[in-house]
Order: sequence, then structure tokens, then C-alpha cells
Amino acid sequence: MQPVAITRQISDTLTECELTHLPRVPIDLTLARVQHAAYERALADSGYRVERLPSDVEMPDAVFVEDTAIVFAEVAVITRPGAASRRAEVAAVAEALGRYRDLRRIEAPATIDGGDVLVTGRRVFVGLSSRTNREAVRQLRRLLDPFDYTVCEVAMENCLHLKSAVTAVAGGVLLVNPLWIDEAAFNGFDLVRVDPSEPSAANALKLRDRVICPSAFPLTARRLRARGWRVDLVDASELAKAEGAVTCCSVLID
Ligand code: CIR
Repeated sequence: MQPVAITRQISDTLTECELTHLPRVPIDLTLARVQHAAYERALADSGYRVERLPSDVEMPDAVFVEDTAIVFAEVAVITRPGAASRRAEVAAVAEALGRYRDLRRIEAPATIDGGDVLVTGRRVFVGLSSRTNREAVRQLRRLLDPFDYTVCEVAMENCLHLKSAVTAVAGGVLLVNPLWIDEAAFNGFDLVRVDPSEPSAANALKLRDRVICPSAFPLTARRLRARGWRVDLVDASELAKAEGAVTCCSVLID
């Protein structure tokens, strides 16, 4: 099967998005859409069939589709996002994902954003953030019980999501910002650190044949290229003002 990337249109109300760490600044919606289209082209270039869902004005943050679902080879888990304003986003994503996977759901009182879940091989790391609680970790562990995954929680600080601080860039290799998570939680992995002048650079998107990084972080991209990987840069300046980066704008079904 050709791999699929679910993305979602940028809502006209993006400027009313949730913000946790950044002050609200003007977002150029036209430019945001141009940048988002370039991101989708990078997905398509890498072999993904891009399935773009519509959005609407009731869902300012819907473009950050990663937070609504976690896809495994066996099932997809529909989240219960930590921000109440984002809970309605899951319906359309569940409908789309249901064509490819059996669905499981996280239920109240659990809350979890997909951005807090790092899946690499059979390991599942869940960041305890302002969006994700221990009850969600418990439910996720139970849902994955039949499938031989190890689910563990990770403490984090000073960033929105676990994947703001750590992402997988190759099998067994993680890109990390050691100031936001404890590297000891990732014992046994080969860790590449972000350039210290680019603290937000740990969010990179691993595709089949390349890694996508925001063009704002050239020094970290250089560190990845030095390992021999193809790194494509995308300008994500506008969605970064809404606290989004590159993993958050797609749900990949490989
Ligand atoms: C939010 O605060 O929920 C959005 N403004 C940004 C979400 C970014 N999601 C992600 O990195 N997974």
C-alpha cells in the first residue's frame, strides 16, 4: 500500500489558536498556507499520498493534526486532546483513519495530545506535559497490551509537547534538546543533540527517505546531514507562531 499522510487545511481562525509558551503575534495566513502546501509537497515527494481534510472556523488548531491520533501498525488510537478547544478535531480524523486501521479511543478523564507520544520500534514514550496525564498513559498501555509495545512516561519541562524536545530521525537515533528532557530516559538510543543556539530544533519529521526540518534551524540540519541523511528544509515560520513545527502537521500511515 502507498503510505498515506493525513493533513488538514489551515483554519481561517488560526490566529485564535491555543498558546502556552509564546506571546500572540500576527500570523500571515496566506503565507502560512503557502508554507503548508510546500510541506505537503515534501510529503508527496517522499512517496506519501496526501489526504487533506477540511477544517472550519470552530477549530483554530485543526492543522496540527498529529495531536488527534497515534498510528501503530496494528491499530490507531484516537486521542482526547488536553485543550478542551481542540476536542472536536478528532471526529474527522477518526473517520479518515478508520479506513486504514481499527480504532481505539482514549476516554475521559484521560487527556493526551499526539505530540506527546514518540513511537520508535516497539517503544512508546509519553511525555507528561500540560496536555497529557498519567491516566492517558495507563489507558494507552492497556490498549496496546495485546501488541507487545513498551509504554513509558517521560518527564519534560519548558516546552509544549514531548516531541518539541525529542523526535526519532532514524532507527535507534533520536534528535534531542537535553535542556527540556532527561536524556537518561532514552538509554540505549544514539542521541544527536540540537545545536545549542536552536533549542526548538528537536522537532524533525522522519519520512521514508529523508528528514524534514524547519529552515529556521540550519545548524541542527547540518548535524543531521553530517550523519549522511538527506535533510529537506521547509519554512514553517507562520505555524511556529502558533507553537507548531513539522511533526504536528501530519498523521503518517506507513
Ligand atoms: C496548541 O497549542 O495546541 C497548538 N497551538 C499547537 C499544537 C502543536 N502540536 C504539536 O506540536 N504536536
